[in-house]
Amino acid sequence: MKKLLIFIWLIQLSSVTLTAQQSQADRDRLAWWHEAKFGMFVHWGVYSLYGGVYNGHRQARGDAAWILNRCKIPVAEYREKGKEFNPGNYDPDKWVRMAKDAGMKYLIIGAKHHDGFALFDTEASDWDVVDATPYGKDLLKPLADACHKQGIKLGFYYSQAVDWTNPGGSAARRLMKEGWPNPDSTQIDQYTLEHDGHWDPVQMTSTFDEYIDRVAVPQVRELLTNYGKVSVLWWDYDAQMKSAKGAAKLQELLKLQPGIVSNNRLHADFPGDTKTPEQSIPERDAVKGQNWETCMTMNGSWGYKEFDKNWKSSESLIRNLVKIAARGGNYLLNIGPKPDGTFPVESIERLQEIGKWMKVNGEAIYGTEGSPLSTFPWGECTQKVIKNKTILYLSVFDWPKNGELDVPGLKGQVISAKILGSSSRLKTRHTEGGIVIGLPAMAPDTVASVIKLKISGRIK
Ligand code: JFZ
Repeated sequence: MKKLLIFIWLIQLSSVTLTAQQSQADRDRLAWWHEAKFGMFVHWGVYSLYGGVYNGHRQARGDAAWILNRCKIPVAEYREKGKEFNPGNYDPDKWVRMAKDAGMKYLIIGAKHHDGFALFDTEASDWDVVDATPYGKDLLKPLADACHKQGIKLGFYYSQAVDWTNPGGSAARRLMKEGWPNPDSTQIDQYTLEHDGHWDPVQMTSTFDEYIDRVAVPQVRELLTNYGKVSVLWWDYDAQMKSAKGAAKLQELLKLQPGIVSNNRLHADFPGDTKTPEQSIPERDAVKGQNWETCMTMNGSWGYKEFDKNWKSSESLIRNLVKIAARGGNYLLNIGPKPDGTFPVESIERLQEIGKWMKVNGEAIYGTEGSPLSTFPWGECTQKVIKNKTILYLSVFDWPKNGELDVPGLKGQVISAKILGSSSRLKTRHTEGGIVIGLPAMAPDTVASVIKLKISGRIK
């Protein structure tokens, strides 16, 4: 009996040790990702040619990358559209340069989105940029080279479950009214209801498992083999991943890139490393201690949508980045390039504005942890713990009119206080409930001025 108890104790000990080692290995593997905090997402492909317009009709709802599904375009017609895809102004070095100058540390491009079009040379399908377009060249190769050359981590988004052109892929049913006022809407909606969301018989000439084995698995193998170091695999639409076996085959392929970081959108059985809130910033307590990354559009669409002028201000994008860092997350900000390969001017302007702010205040973002203190009426806080000191970065959105910044709840001895981008030291004093920092009358940066506050010890 005693031997059995010792044996059980040893088993438990080894599993605890194993978990500790595993979690340390995971922490080491994600270290760069936590340091990086800020990345570029790119949604580009044949859908960009439509720009959200089909037969003169503006897509009634949603992301322009969904035009094939929402407008129920016959697959053969959409494939035909591929013959117009010829991005003569595609300049991957410039793309990566713009990401880098904006302060982004990684770039994740949609290698294959739901429309099934591969932006790379693939043996597994003839619906790719090499076989189906006049451009005829792999788009990801030069982009991978540019990322590696400029020290930007490369990632691939891959729609493993939803595929509207390679037979057998999932559809994700949407109603005709979300596309355009098609006179046959009723029949079409009835058809999609009876065919698991599909609207074209050619989509159902293979099973889902055949699609996984013939297209998804070989393509993910190509992406993780032919483009050098790949640092992120961004799966999508786990809700449509109908086969756990298929998911296991895809998960297995990640071993081709040992250090790779993957997200939580492969399949319920495979949680991956990172959570992926979309178009929203979660509350602090909802994501405490988790690896998470908010992905967000600059306007209302992932894919290029010519008439969507609902652009977020660079101020709100910068403040989003700060809010996300203050909650311990990453920010994946999207670009929907135009069909010729250039970025919309509104996106370029915002990248430049963010870059200006990051040049002065980047240390308040990179490698920081979420705030150890509660929220503040005037802005957000990030921290860096270095040996027995804590650096707090107080990002002030609303500059106090009385020239005094109140930091309730903060104890500990202040070592120094200054505004990033200026050398002058700030005066501080302790109060009953915390610390007050004396500030100049005018905010150096009305978007967010950052005070670097060095405190001895840890902030509980
Ligand atoms: C997906 C894509 O559909 C979209 O085009 C874009 O690529 C975005 C980043 O990700 O959006 C989703 C995916 C899944 C759900 C909702 C939106 N879902 O499961 O509800």
